[in-house]
Amino acid sequence: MDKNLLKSKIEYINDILDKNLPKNEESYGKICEAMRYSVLNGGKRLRAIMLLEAFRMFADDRKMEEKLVYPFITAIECIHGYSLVHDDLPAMDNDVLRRGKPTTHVAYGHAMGVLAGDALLNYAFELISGINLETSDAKYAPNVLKAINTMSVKAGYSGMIGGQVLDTTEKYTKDIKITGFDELDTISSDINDIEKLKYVLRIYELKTSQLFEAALMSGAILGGATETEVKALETAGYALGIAFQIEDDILDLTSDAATLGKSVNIDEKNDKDTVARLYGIEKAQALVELYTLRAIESLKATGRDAGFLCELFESLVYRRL
Ligand code: GRG
Repeated sequence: MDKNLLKSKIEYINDILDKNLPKNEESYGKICEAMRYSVLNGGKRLRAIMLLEAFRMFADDRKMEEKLVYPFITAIECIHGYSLVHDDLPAMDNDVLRRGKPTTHVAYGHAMGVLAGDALLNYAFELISGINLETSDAKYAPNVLKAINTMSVKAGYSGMIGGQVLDTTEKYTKDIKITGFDELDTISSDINDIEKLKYVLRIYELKTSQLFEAALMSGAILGGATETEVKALETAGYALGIAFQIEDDILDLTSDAATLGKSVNIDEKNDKDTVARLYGIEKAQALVELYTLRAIESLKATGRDAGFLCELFESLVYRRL
């Protein structure tokens, strides 16, 4: 992976975010400051990069990039930012450190933690539903609407929030039968209690993959991809999200707060079933590789130039943060 190229893309995204987030306005107290703090405080910008690169995979030219893609880039990082702010609240993970800095509720108080998350979610949809197209560009309107719908479904009750609900309020029982995950059949002899693994992966699919899917799919939709191509990107986001979340579990067990910029051993503290805790680091790492490969295969299946995304996905297999 070309580290300088990645760095320049992150800077490009950060510049868009800085320009498009609301500026501090005294009349609304500190809400804009807290929103900016929550989003501009670092982060790998993976979802924004995926969205941009997916657009570039399919768009004939970059003429519409600023008008169509910048609001979506800001929106996906606002949605991701809100989910982290709420996930850190005392009612959820009760965390004090995020991206190496105090979490939003620690810096601004609990009420502002809730409000900043709410405001970021609303602002995301304010931006993308407010895209103003000239009459000559009206042909892009159906795709904008489709991308907004994709974002709202994937972030909603049957997507990211649904995953968080299962993760924080439900427990696995033997009666639960999860369909799908056929790809696991190739390794099932190696894993004890495959049903439980499927249940945990279902949570990962919802809480992590769905926002990756939203990023890749909406970028592709805005770039004019066909339904089959959008589906291939959905599969890529699904597989990458699972790989990414399993690696997240591994890092929770093996890394330290200074490297990660967030607290470690949180899963143990919350007695959470994670793939790494249930099956050990070696098997978890094998699953990360399996799902990353699947994600890359899905990108390649489009026949488009997905070189940068493939390298990015590969670089996440043994990521350090
Ligand atoms: C609605 C009250 C309320 C809460 C919702 C939806 C939700 C809370 C939380 C989402 C679940 C969640 C936090 C999933 C984890 C996803 C994940 C691995 C986040 C870390 O992503 P990175 O590593 O973060 O890309 P950076 O900091 O690099 O942006």
